[in-house]
Amino acid sequence: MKLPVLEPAAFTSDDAVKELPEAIRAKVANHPCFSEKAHHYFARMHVAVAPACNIQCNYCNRKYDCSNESRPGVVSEVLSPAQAVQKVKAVAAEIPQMSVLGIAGPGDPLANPERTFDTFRRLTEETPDIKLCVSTNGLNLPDSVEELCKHNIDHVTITINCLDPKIGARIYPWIFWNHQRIRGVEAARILIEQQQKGLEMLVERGVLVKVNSVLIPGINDQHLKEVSRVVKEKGAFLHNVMPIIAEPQHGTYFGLTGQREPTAAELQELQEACAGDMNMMRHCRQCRADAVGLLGEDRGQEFTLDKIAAMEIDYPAAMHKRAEVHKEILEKLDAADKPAVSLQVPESSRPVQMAVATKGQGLINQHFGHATEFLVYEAGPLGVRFVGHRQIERPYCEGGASCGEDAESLMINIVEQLEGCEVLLCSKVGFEPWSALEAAGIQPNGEHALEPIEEAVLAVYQQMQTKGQLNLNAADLQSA
Ligand code: CLF
Ligand code: SF4
Repeated sequence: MKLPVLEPAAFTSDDAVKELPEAIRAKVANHPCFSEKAHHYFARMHVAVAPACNIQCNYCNRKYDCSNESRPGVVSEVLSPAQAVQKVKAVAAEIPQMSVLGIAGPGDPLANPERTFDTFRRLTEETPDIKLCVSTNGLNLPDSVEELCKHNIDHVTITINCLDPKIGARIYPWIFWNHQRIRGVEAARILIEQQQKGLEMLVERGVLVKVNSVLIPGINDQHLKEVSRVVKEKGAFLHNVMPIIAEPQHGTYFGLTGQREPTAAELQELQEACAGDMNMMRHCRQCRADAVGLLGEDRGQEFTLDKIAAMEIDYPAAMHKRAEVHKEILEKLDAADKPAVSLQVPESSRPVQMAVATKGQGLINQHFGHATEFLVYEAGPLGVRFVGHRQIERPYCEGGASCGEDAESLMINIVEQLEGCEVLLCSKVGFEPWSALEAAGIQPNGEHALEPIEEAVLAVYQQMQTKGQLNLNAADLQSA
């Protein structure tokens, strides 16, 4: 049979970005959250300057950071705007690939307008090469749009969990509005109205809006498709569906009342269902309100206030270095847009999901035992695309854990997290985990160390075609 030659790049996660007008492409090209490709190279940082919040979400315990962008159970040290600027300068000098500064908590940035805008004002003056970004629950958004635009904030995230106040009343017990606490359906109605109005106002002014939605099984799972459709219609740029984290030890209402978390498969299924209507973000790591580094990595401990005080920072020199590093990365990203591998598989070939261990740079460059998470890619007859990431409990090799019972329980967790993946690509993997992965139906592969991820995934997919493995389903394969 003559096989069609397909261009793999025609099916990558950033397809929608490639179609954008040049001005918008330029806005997202170095934003690690707004572009999946950029997140392999560019870093972000958050400064925790906004402690107060004006609503209550049932998945949040206010002892901890805002769960609308962060993982619950995390406490960030609150900084003054002046301290925040010092920290931003230090990080910008030490991590030149840091391109974006976001304010995402630990409460709601727009419920702390003085602290938030004072920080933005100082940063606009002192670190003009850094993009500014903000994430909000949306209650105060319409009143803040003018001020956000004054600070040239091009990227705003609104957490929108529903459009129906009856669903909202199950997520938000109260809001604080016009100096009063309002409860129930009326509270949710006001919040939803403000979020939608804020979204429309931002889109009208050309600001790129990302909508975050927390997926809460049994409450808004079905409804989120409608949310996706409506926010897209109104001009949102990206939709990020995040799984609720409802562990009892975090003391949230949902955690204590036994609300179930979605499985990785449920999350992926909903993202697929929403993707027909809009561009989905699948690489969010639910960062801390003081996160520093590439998404998925946290270098915050390198930049505590005492460490920063001991640093000598020459910002103009740092800016020069940063400009060079950014230029280099953008050139690399541009080159990566061009397909490097031609795929020859029948159109009827089944898709295959592969897990990848990476430390960034878009390469397979991490040892299996050092990975704290795995990225998941899907190869199919149309090419390759990123479909998500899977967090694991602990790296397999951490602290000599890779022996005895501990290794066994870590491997059980890894295999559970990699459900649905048939191949694992990493730079190296030891003999024992190799056997355990193979026994679980996941083929480890260390042959593509230091190769670009998408090219390696396609090469393995092509090999599977050659071996006749793409005509079989996964269960047939295991018994073959
Ligand atoms: Fe921060 Fe959010 Fe800006 Fe990114 S995070 S304020 S848009 S710079 Fe990114 Fe982190 Fe997910 Fe947020 S991975 S939690 S989406
Ligand atoms: Fe918590 Fe954020 Fe909700 Fe406020 S908006 S209650 S900080 S999750």
